[in-house]
Amino acid sequence: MKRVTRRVSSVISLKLHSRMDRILLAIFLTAWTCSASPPNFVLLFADDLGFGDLGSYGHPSSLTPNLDRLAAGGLRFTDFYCSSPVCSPSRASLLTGRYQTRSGVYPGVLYPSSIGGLPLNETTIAEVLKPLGYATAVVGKWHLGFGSKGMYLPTNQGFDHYLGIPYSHDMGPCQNLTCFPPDIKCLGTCDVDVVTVPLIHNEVIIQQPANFLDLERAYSDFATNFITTSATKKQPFFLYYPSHHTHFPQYAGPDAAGKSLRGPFGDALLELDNTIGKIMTTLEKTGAINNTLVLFTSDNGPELMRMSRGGNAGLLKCGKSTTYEGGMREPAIAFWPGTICPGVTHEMASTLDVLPTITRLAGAKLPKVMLDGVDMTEILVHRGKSQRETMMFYPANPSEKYGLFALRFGKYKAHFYTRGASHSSTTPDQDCSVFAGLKAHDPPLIFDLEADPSEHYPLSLEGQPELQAVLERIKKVKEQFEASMVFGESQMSKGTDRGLEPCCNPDCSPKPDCCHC
Ligand code: CSN
Ligand code: MG
Repeated sequence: MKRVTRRVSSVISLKLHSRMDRILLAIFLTAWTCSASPPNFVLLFADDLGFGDLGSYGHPSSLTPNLDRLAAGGLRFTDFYCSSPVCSPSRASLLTGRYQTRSGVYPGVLYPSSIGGLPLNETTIAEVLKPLGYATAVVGKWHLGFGSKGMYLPTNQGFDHYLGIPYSHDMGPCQNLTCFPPDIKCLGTCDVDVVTVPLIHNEVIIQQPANFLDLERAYSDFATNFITTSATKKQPFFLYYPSHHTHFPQYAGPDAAGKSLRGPFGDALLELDNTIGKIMTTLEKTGAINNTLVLFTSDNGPELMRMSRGGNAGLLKCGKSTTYEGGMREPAIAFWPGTICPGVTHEMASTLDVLPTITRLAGAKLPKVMLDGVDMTEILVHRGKSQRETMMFYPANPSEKYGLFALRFGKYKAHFYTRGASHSSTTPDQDCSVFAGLKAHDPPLIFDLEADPSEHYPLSLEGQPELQAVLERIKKVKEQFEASMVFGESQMSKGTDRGLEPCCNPDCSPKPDCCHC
């Protein structure tokens, strides 16, 4: 069907000269293909992977043959942002198209004993797609809450199936976590005096502690099964694969450990890449590949405090937990053979835009709430302009008192506040360090991100009336945006309850040690 479409399109395009004709044809083809069978979506989400960590983004020793293939055959973004420099808020925005401040998934991140989670009345991408008959699954790191009786698990947020660890894998004692071969220790410190990390299938703990060396095999089997089953039933599907890789402590099973040029970080990345390869092979084998949008990006910048065991922000400043570019600008690749042409785009886009884009492509209905994302179909399908003019930067712990730390408007970024972070310490740049305390800037520090993506050289406003005008505009945009921002009730402020930590043996004692199955 798609092949026919393409042949028709190439014949017709010979006679099409005006832009209008091409637009009309595009609309016609989109309507035709969509009405025949709505597209599938595969959303690949790395953890703490930096702007400079992929070979296709300049890293010299990362081995990622499958991501390289996606980059070569897809659209690679240079100006793609996640919405928060830490994990849970970033994931909340990805799945809802709304800043974390609206949904309440702030400050910081959720823990195994957290009482809160992504509020159930938020609409996730999975919930947008369910009414159209999509099959939905998530495999990997959820990190949007567990809560009382697992009330915040993905199966209560629009996902039919879940296999994974519901939070970061360092949120439990992982002293036994080893690489392959087993004599290589993979880690430094993890949280002690917490339950060991559970592997959850839907709402049931099927393994505790999770076996990390076999985890990726379990994940790829699950993903392969889900795609194959859905394709066989001719049911459109949405697969969300938030990987634990490349978050600290890095681990890798026998297929990847010791196989990269980059040590434990490179091995973890290679293991993620292997799974992506298996997913791509399954899409090809089932014939779903030409009707599937595959999107890859990461939740936040690299954890530079881990030094060579952390990720790399490339030429960007600082990393995780900061509102410099390294904390939130991410690699992003969109792949859809026959629909997305290979290339590079410098248009601004964000994880916030994923929900509106998927909604549009599926022909679904947008949630009736204030959204912060915009549809990026034009960028993907026609290499068009972004509808996004701005990107807002909230810190890891946003507050109404401070509001936005920074705002990007076109090529300019203004920092109203800056602060280093422990997650970004150990780099030679002192601005990233935990010792670089909160600093207010009035006038704000302004950078031209096109001329100076590394945020090295703040622009001088003196004798620069045009720049002064830009700053006035930025201040106005900030004011308007902040007037529209209603902070949702903070889920993290609901606190913790040790009794909520997932335990496969709920009535056992003494906890947490007895939670072993
Ligand atoms: S995160 O990493 O979950 O990927 O953001 O594992 O912000 O305090 C972040 N934090 C533990 C973590 C703690 C994490 C924090
Ligand atoms: Mg993260």
